[in-house]
Amino acid sequence: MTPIITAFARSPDGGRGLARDMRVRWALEEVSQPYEVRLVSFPEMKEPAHLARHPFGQIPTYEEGDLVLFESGAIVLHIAERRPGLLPAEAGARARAIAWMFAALGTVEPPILDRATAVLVECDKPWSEERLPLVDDRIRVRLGQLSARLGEEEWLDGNFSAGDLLMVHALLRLAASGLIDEHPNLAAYVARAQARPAYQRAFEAQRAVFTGQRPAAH
Ligand code: GTB
Repeated sequence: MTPIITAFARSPDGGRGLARDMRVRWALEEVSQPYEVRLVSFPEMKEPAHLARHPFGQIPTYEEGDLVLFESGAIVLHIAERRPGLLPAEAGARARAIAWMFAALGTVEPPILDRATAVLVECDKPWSEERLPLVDDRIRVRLGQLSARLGEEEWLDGNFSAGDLLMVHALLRLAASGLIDEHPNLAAYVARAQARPAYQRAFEAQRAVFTGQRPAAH
């Protein structure tokens, strides 16, 4: 059964792959699972048909027969559990990869999202100029710790996993900030992940929504 995911009909990032459908597309590409996409507008996301799929009226969602999922992390975990390629078979390594998924979403991403709010939503507030450096410093703490753990390894724990996928996608939100470049090993880690054929295919597919061009056949 071909799963159906939802994505922005018009992503505010103009096809730069920052919206969270990119995580789901990337995971599906990593495990070679074909998928279909239902594009939704902002008003459509708040209508009953979509709210039935997603209680908070957001993207992405994932439908596979009777199963309907929301939350990009839960969707990526479901995909990773169903097909080989994103989680190790050995129980301990698998548990550690899942721990990295939680670390990406629960520990590293929150201050990054706080920065996006500070830059996009709060920039006209009188206290914004004072607050941003504080937010950046909180991100720096996490990036320093992540960089120390990664060291010279290619991936966070052995082979590339769903943990790396979610971590890299969270870090990509910092691309314009210059914060990643303070740690050459993290910059190389992100670039290595972006060079993966599955990432490239997912990126092209989400970008095609914006450009109106069909992604190249692979
Ligand atoms: N925790 C949920 C998950 O991981 O799935 C969060 C889902 C979420 O935030 N969805 C966003 C959404 O639907 C799109 S991804 N927003 C519409 C709404 O809430 O009404 C977040 C996002 C949006 C835009 C950019 N961008 O333009 O750069 C990047 C990320």
